[in-house]
Amino acid sequence: MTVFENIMNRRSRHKAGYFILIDPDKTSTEQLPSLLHDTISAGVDGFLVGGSLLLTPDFDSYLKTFKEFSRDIPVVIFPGGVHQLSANADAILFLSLLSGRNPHHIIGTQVVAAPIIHRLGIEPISTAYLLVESGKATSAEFMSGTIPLPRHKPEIALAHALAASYMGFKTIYLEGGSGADHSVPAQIISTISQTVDVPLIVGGGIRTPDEASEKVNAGADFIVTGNILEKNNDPAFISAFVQAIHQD
Ligand code: 1GP
Repeated sequence: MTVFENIMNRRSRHKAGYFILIDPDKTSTEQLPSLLHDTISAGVDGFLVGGSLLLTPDFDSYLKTFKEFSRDIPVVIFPGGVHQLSANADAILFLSLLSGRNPHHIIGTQVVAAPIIHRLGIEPISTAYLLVESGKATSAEFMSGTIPLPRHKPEIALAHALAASYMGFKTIYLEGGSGADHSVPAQIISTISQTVDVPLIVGGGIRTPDEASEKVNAGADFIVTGNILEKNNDPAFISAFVQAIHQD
């Protein structure tokens, strides 16, 4: 079974799946054992590892430690750039920034990364990455130099999602941006999920289990949270997120 099949299989057991994003610059290797223990016990479905910048010097050894504590839960690189590649992960979100009009982030970095990914033998999961306007400028917007999709124009978001589906992407990631003031509107999620049959990952600025549950009810297949667990990693809080997303 591929990692993608494994992830979809885990998702099929619940109303939606839950990914936790861990940024190596914000969570040290010393913090990993207890954080991974608590999140796995709560029932998380996968880990995304990466960030817009990477100041932590050794991504490879970070992931090696990560894999020692992640048990059978998939560990997927969520790359901020080609400097975030490692054979120690199970897979990588092979992102193309389709919401932008900067060819460097649609196909340029992908061409640089592809032979390295091939050599390392990491499974690529092709992902249409769509930034959605979310208040003040996010790191993803600034670093990519692109304009996000307008949050009150679901038809524009839908056109991008349809294009992603016709182009054969395996997933679509609707991204408000890490620490976004406003998460991706339910209206955008429901408009896309009613028409496009590609698994929808939704993240950025989701701070409460209720907010996560609203996105799931709108049609999200996977919810991602990052920042919030860096601020509050109480096991009861993590469990509340899992329940709000799984809705078993
Ligand atoms: C960012 O979607 C992720 O790429 C998660 O965002 O850190 O705001 O949860 P948060």
